[in-house]
Amino acid sequence: MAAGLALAGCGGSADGANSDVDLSVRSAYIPQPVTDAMAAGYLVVVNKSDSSDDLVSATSDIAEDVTIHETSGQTMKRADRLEVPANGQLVLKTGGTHLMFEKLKRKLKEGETVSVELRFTKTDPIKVEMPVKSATYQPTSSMSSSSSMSSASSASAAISSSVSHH
Ligand SMILES: [Cu+2]
Repeated sequence: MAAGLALAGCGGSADGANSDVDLSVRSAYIPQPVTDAMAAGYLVVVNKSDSSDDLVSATSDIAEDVTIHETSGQTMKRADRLEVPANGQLVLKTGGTHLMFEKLKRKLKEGETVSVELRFTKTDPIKVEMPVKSATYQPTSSMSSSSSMSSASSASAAISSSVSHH
């Protein structure tokens, strides 16, 4: 009895359907970019299933080109894929991995919303509406890990490294 309850509490539903990856996206946002050349986007992909998946690409109607970037030190490099671990989450955040929107078709302004489609190895594409926030916005949310380093300065550091990147 107790074991059954514990399982139900942790996994949610689904006996037997564990080949289905159950992904959802939250905390998505784009800090208002300082140029109309490029912008970075951040979000969290939550995986509530027992299989991992990989984020492999993204598209958006506001950018010619959307790539997945990893930050290492002061530089960014393109990532082919980012793992969304089983029963875990993939966190894209300032100073780390992010979506890079390049060749923007128009300048993004705080308050508008950008549609982005995320593509995965196994899961069907997920459409996300990403709000454009102020340039120094940081999610206050539930990310209880790593006590956030001084937020405004890390955001602007991320922006200036984006700009110098190209
Ligand atoms: Cu980048």
